[in-house]
Amino acid sequence: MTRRLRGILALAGLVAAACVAHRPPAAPAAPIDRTALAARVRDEFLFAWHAYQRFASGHDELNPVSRTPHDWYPPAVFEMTPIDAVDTMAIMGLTTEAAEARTTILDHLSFDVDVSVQVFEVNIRILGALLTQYQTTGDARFLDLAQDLGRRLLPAFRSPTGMPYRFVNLRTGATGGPVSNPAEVGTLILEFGTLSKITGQPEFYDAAKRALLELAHRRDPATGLVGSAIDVRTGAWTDTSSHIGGGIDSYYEYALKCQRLFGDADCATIWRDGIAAVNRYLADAGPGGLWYGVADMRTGRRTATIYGSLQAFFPAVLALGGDVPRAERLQDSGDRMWQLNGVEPEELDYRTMRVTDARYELRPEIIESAYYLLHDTHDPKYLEMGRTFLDGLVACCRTDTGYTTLTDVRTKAKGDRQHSFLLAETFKYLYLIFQPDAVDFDRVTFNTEAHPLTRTW
Ligand code: DMJ
Repeated sequence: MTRRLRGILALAGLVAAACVAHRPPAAPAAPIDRTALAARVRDEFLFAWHAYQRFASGHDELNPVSRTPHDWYPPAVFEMTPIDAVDTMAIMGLTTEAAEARTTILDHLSFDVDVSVQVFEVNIRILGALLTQYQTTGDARFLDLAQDLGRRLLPAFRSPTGMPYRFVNLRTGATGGPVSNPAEVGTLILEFGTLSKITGQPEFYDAAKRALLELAHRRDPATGLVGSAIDVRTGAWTDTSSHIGGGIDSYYEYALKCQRLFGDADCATIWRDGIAAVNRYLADAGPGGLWYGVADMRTGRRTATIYGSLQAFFPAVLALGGDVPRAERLQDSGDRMWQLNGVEPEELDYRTMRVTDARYELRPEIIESAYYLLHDTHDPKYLEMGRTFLDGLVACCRTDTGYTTLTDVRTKAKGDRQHSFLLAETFKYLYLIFQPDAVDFDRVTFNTEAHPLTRTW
């Protein structure tokens, strides 16, 4: 292709971005056409959905490269992908697909199965989605399912501290996984709380709230930080490393959103004290920008300078908490992390900008943060970011049969999983960047899997 032709096509927005690290554009970028970009996101979402239907229908997720299904808890199947995708379909105006997905859920979903499930994952994906379906359709069958699931998860909280075990058997109530972490202990209150508010049965709210309080009471009295592993039988920390990444991340998100959704004063305190400690000990500002690293919860001393795709949710939380300037600086750093290889890595050392975990898991967090910041600032740079993230995703992760993870963002070597959160979160937040009116931002609170919950009580 000649340079001139490329320039013309680029202006028309027709050149697919190459799956490479960022280079200065040869031609000025095409102006942002929000409607066209939203339509493109919807097409890509449908492409991923149809690939799932073709090769993994009746299962939890698709392995797009081997064209095989993946189930989380065989022999049980929960059809995680339609569950996670259905409210994105509704938001995108895909009414036929949404109706089909609802029928699949109502016809097939049963929790009377002898399998041990991870409480955190089942809560954010399945319970969250069922509550959204009930709130948006009014169909009581979704609430029945949500209540049944909530009841089957409750035995997890029967530990000496009230903090939940990581796993519970849905039929027998047997528990396992005594060593948990703040994210798995603290990321239940939005869903369990909503279930209580809707049904008038307080035990769900009470169990999740007690767990959150028990965890928060164990933060270090001097630094206010939490660690990354805690034994729910004894309440003792087994790993004192503190950060905002996987295993801790949504503990902070849920403290803030619990305040927003329920007006809960204890959650407000946990958030206020938590964010003060995080900003004091984990924030790391220097010539290379603002980042959030790792410190020991006991001393507050920095132990590592690692940031990554999971940490990239934090600008959204900072913005929702009212600290837009800090959120903007952190999102700029995340954007640099993305541009390094054209897709972000799971982790890098922000001091050296060396990739330390090269995977890309189709994660949504950096896109979610761009959505929140666009909402707050109306700065078109977040639209540009949205387009960059979409281009990278399409160029690097699209296969002939769905979207895949990457095992190495430097070589673009492909993995083999289309996570259900691609349809719940990644495409939803991309769509909302270009079509923000599809959701009333001020009315909804997204759970950590991007299922919108509404204060209907
Ligand atoms: C999702 O399941 C949720 O967003 C969770 O809080 C963190 N990880 C994934 C997406 O990256």
